[in-house]
Amino acid sequence: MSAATPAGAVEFRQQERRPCGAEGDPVVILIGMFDSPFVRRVAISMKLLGIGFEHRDWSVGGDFERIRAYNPLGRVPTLIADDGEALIDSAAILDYLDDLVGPARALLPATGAPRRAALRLVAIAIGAAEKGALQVYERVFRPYEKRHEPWLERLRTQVHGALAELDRSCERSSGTWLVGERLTQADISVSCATTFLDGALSAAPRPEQYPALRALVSRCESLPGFAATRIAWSAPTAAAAASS
Ligand SMILES: N[C@@H](CCC(=O)N[C@@H](CS)C(=O)NCC(=O)O)C(=O)O
Repeated sequence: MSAATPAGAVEFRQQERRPCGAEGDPVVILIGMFDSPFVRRVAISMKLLGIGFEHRDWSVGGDFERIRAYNPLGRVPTLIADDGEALIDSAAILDYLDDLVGPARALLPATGAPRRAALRLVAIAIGAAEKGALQVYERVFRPYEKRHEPWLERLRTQVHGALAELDRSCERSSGTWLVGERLTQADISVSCATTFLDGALSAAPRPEQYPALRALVSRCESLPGFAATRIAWSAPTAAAAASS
C-alpha cells in the first residue's frame, strides 16, 4: 500500500539505488561540507578504513531542500549506503562503518574499559562541537537585539570545560593516541571538534591554551586522511537558509 506524500512534504528517498563500483566496491555518498566536524569525522573515518565515497558538499543553508530529500531533519552528515539506504547522524554512520569493516579494524574499541574511555572522549568532543555550533547559530540566525548574553556565556563555559577535560586526558595518555596503542574514533572526533571550534568561534580558544590537546590535534592533522578533508570554515548564511 503506498501512502500519499502530505502536501508540502519532501519525498524521502530512502530506497534510491546507486550503481556499485568496480569489483563490488561499495559506492556510498556522503552529503555535507567538510567544515562540519560531524561530516568531517565521517569522511576521515572512511578514508582511514579505505572505504571509497562520493562527496556531495551541499550546504545546510543553500541546499536545505536537497538535503531534506534524503534526511527529514535537513542535517548533515547524511550517508547514502550502497543499497540506497539513507543513514543520518554521524554516530549512527560511524557505527555502520565499524560494522562494515568488522571488530578488528573498527575505529571504536570493541569492548570493556577502552570502549568506555573512547566513547566518553567522543561524547565530550562532540558535545563541545555542538555547543560551538549553537554559538554560531545564535550569531548567524538570531537578530542582534535578540541575542541572550547569559546563554552565550553558558555555551562558552561548556566549550572550555570540555576542552580543558580533553587537554587533561591528552596529558594523562601515555602513548601517541588517546586510547590504547592505535588511533581510534576518540582521536578523530577530538581533532575534528577542536579544529572546528578554532575556525567557527568568534572568541576561539587561544593557540597556547590546552597544549597537550594541541599536540594531539597536530599529530592527527598531519595524517593524509585529515589533511585531505581540512577546509576553512565558512558560516552558513541566514539569507541562504531562508531562501532555500
Ligand atoms: N548529531 C548530529 C549533528 C549534526 C549537525 O548538527 N550538523 C549540522 C552541520 S555542522 C547541521 O546539519 N546543521 C543544520 C541544522 O541542524 O539545521 C550528528 O552528529 O550528525
